[in-house]
Amino acid sequence: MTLKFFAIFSLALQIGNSQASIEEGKARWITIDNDAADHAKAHLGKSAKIHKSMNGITMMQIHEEDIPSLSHEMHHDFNRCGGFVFHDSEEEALATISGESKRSFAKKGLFADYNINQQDVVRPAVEMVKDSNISATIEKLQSFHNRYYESQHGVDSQNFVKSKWESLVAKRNDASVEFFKHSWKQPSVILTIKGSESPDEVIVVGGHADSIAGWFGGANSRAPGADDNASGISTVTEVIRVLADSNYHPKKTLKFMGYAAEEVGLRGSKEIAQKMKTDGANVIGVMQLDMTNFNGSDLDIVMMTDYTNSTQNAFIGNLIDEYVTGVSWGYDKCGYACSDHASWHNAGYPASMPFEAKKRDMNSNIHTARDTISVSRNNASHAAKFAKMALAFVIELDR
Ligand code: IPO
Ligand code: ZN
Repeated sequence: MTLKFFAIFSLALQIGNSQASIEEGKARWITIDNDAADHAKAHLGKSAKIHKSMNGITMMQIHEEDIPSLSHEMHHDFNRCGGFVFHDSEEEALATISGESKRSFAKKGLFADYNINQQDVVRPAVEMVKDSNISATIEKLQSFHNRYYESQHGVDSQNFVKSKWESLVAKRNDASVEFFKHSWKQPSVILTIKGSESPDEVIVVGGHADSIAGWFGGANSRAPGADDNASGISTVTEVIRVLADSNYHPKKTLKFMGYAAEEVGLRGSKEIAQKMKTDGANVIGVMQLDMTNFNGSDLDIVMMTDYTNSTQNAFIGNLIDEYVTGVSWGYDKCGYACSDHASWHNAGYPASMPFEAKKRDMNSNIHTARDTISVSRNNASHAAKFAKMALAFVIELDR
């Protein structure tokens, strides 16, 4: 936004100070989102010419004396500051719509545009998060005897996750839910909402859906796994619910994942991340939610620094500051490849792992029959902070 504002501002200076630019001809290039382009054309009439649209952006020529009026119109009707970008040349406008400038993020070593400017969309979405939805899903998931990767219980629980996610997006034709099958019993579950403008760019939010008792597990042991990791799956479920209920239609492709077999060596996520890498998928951001509902530290959300992307971690911290009021965050280390973010990181994708507490303050009941939501006083107020953060992550990366 700041950049766009300066584009307009410096243009105003140019108009004020330079006769030359006017003598060279009054037509000027701008780029503008497709949804606003028609509106701008209607507002300006014959003095605007739509040239070409690519990747959801339109390049058009307008008369420079119309710029203040267009600027006012965009602010008024689209709540955008500026809302369009002024270009010095046709070539520069073309580079913008063709994605050439997007590739400049890559040149800077970045996977995505980490500017924060979607307040109008993120704020109302964050308001919709209800912790009672999250706690209800945790209760359902902990009621399976276990969610072990090689037991029928672990298959039954994934059938539940798949049906639940299907019901949330039942009214949409841009969404589908599928099993990702593995060589063991339990499948992973993947919900895809296809992007309308840049479907090749993919944003992933996931967590592991399996549970285990002790470090050696067993298909018959009780493993409620409420915090580890019914909390993460239930947080993802609430993010999907809010996006669906707010009728959010992404420009990029969103994928929500419930991984199988994390507890036995990150096996489900490893197969998925490797397959996407082999397929050449352009995954621009991954968030892992593993243990979100035990409020054990002075910090609310702790970004793990190992096997993660530090720029994306800082971006998520900024999102918390901007959108998750009163929530504190900081950094710590797992010290090993502690969850599925490591599968994505190892495949070369930018991953983050915002965690429920500092490592030394984490829930000590995990991998036992005591890992139930009663440890968190039967509520999901801590996990709700993570749902808000994840919504901000999805929407800001998408736009
Ligand atoms: C885990 C362990 C330590 C930390 I710090 C963060 C995450 C992983 C735990 N959720 C798990 O899945 N153990 O198998
Ligand atoms: Zn876990």
